[in-house]
Amino acid sequence: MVSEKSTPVAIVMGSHSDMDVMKSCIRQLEDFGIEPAVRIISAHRTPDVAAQFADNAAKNGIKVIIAAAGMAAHLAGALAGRTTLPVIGVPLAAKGGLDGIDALLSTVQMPPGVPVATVAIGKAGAKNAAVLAVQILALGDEKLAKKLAQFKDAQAKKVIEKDASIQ
Ligand code: RP5
Repeated sequence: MVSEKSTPVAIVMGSHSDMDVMKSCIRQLEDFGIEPAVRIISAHRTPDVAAQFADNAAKNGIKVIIAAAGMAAHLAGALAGRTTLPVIGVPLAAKGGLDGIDALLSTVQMPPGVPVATVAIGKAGAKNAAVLAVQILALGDEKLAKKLAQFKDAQAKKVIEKDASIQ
């Protein structure tokens, strides 16, 4: 487990039940050579821990927070309200919820002045949260910017090859 003091990216999720989907986010960051700090913190069930995490994140050296939750997903917003770090919100389709639409609206509809960069629901969003975090970090990191360019080239190549294969 990587400490919050030794990585630029923290992934926070509302429940251990979110882990399955958020593994795609962890793996994508690892592919870029970033080992994220991973925490389970609930805006509703452990609000004090959420506040403490947000208050200390920048001091600990975190540069980007990825916050994932399902149902009435207030985690990303609650963290964003207590930090000036960029917060990326991943809405999840939790069991017993509304297929992620509940989480999407709860995450994306932030009041003016407190943005949460909200990505797609579920696995695609989890992966994109990692890529977006890398894009933010790459602004000040040439090595990472190179890896990002290679990643984009590789995914373009895949599409072009598929296109050629059906001609
Ligand atoms: C949210 O409620 C969590 O992020 C999770 O997606 C959902 C359900 O949590 P559990 O009841 O599975 O712990 O806060």
